[in-house]
Amino acid sequence: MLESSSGILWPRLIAVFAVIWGFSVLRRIFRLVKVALTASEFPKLYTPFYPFSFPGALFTSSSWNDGRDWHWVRRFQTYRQSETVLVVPILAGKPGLWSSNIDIGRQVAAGGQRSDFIKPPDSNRPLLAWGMNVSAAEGPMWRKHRRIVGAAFGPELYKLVWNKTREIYRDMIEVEGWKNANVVDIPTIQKITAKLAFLLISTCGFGFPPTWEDFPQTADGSMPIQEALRIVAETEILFTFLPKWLRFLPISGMREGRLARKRLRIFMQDQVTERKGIVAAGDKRADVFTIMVKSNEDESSKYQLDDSELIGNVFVMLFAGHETTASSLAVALGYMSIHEEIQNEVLEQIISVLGPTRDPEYDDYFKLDKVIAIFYEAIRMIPAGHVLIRGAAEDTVLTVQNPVGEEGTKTVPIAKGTSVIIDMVGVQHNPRYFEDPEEYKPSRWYDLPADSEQFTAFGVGSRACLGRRFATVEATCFLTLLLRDWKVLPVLRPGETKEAWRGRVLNDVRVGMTMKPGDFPIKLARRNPLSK
Ligand code: HEM
Ligand SMILES: *[C@@H]1O[C@H](CO)[C@@H](O)[C@H](O)[C@H]1NC(C)=O
Ligand SMILES: CC(=O)N[C@H]1CO[C@H](CO)[C@@H](O)[C@@H]1O
Repeated sequence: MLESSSGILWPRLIAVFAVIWGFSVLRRIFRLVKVALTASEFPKLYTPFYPFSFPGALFTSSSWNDGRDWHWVRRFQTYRQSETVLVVPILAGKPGLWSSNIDIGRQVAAGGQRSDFIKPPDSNRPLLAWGMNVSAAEGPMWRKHRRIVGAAFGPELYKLVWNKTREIYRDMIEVEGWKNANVVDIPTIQKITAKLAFLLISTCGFGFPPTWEDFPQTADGSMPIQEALRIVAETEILFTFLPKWLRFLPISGMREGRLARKRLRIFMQDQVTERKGIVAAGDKRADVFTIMVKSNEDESSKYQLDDSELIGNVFVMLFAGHETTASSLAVALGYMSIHEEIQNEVLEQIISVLGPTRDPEYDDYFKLDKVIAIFYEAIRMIPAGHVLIRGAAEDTVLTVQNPVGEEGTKTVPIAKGTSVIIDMVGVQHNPRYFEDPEEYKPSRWYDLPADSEQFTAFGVGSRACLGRRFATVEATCFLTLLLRDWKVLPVLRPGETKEAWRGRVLNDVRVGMTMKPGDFPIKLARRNPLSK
């Protein structure tokens, strides 16, 4: 009995699955043929899996597939014929338009009341997991969030950022034991810059005291919050793009990721409660979180954010501002290490503004444009915010510039639901905007007015990076102090040239939520050696 029934069951089940699968394959082929036959205005690029969806995002690029780092790996090929291309996945994912043209960027990514393009909910999944927030919201919801969050980003905050950076730099020199050293070997510069960026957000964002000393193990043996944040940042892409049930597999990485998320969530909840108490007690603090809670309490209830939204916005700061700033600073130092001539040029400005010993003040920020420029140029080379992801909310059109050398534009219809991706690597390496785009040349940005729209790697229009000034002020103060005291040197392999070092280290990028180079060491040599 049993035998005969299972003998019938299995072939039937298999037949049913085969039919379902067959239909989905047919549907896919039908769609592909339809896309292939549309006389798209843009060249089509075929690839097995869409680079930014499951399972394509799991892979890096190889000869047979464009993975999640494809825009970096193929940065000199993709846009050779056209600044906008249609990426068509054959096996999995939906087609999407990718563009290296910032004019298209302004049409789709700048926000504004009349825009037909939105950030698609899918691209916001990692952020929404922590509560709705300024980065994920759209329309009136976005304006409400940006009001509350934006209220905190003003001159008082930037002065605080500047002062705290200075304080943290001194503390770092002390705690790391560099005070009496003439030469310092830093095995992983990212450890230093990540700690700096984290401390800045934890002190100017949350109002914590900044100390370079490692956080003590918590009394109950739970994970230190810094550790939780690091793990969440590192596993975010897995948790976002993998099917949910995989999180519960007994793999140590998954378990750690789950624990870190839980730890961070409880931490956030405590923070909201604590801030409300501080505001109610009339304590005036300049950190973003307190000001945000305060301006929220001052709003009429119609415009107020709830607790989960406040948490969402705090998380955005940690998330959008931590890894981006840390890796951009590391890249700047990496480029400094192989460009002694630029270091000297910048040092000259630092000395002419500050002299050899005076403490830098926030007012100096505006005179240190060459220091700002080395940071900007590092972000241009490896844009930490590597894509602006948008989708057409309506049937609409794009005005597309003709290729370089040809005047005029053409109007291209875009169907509702079309995904448009502004490829920041493409934009920042586009020869339309940059001479010798692959060359690190900070002089492109000398004399650039602060917050100029000409620098596009923080995004465009009203939806551009809220933390741009925060990051730039922090970087300028830190680099000014560091470059005045120390000469930055690369750690070369035997016989390796600086150009080869750049290829091996700085051109080897990792793509997750941010784009960044792999970890690397640098060396510092004191400019005025201590006699011993
Ligand atoms: C070098 C460092 C940074 C880079 C390269 C960077 C890059 C970007 C880019 C490209 C966007 C636009 C995203 C889009 O339009 O889809 C953005 C948005 C944003 N950034 Fe940054 N960012 C940096 C640092 C920071 C810091 C330090 C903070 C906070 C303290 C921050 C907070 C935000 C927020 C809240 C948004 C969303 C704004 C909105 O949608 O209204 N960023 N960032
Ligand atoms: C920053 O430090 C200066 C002294 O160097 C001080 O006068 C100023 O009040 C401080 N500002 C803030 C916002 O901490
Ligand atoms: C408009 C919107 O999506 N608001 C969301 C804010 O965040 C909370 C918590 O994640 C959601 O429940 C809301 O839907």
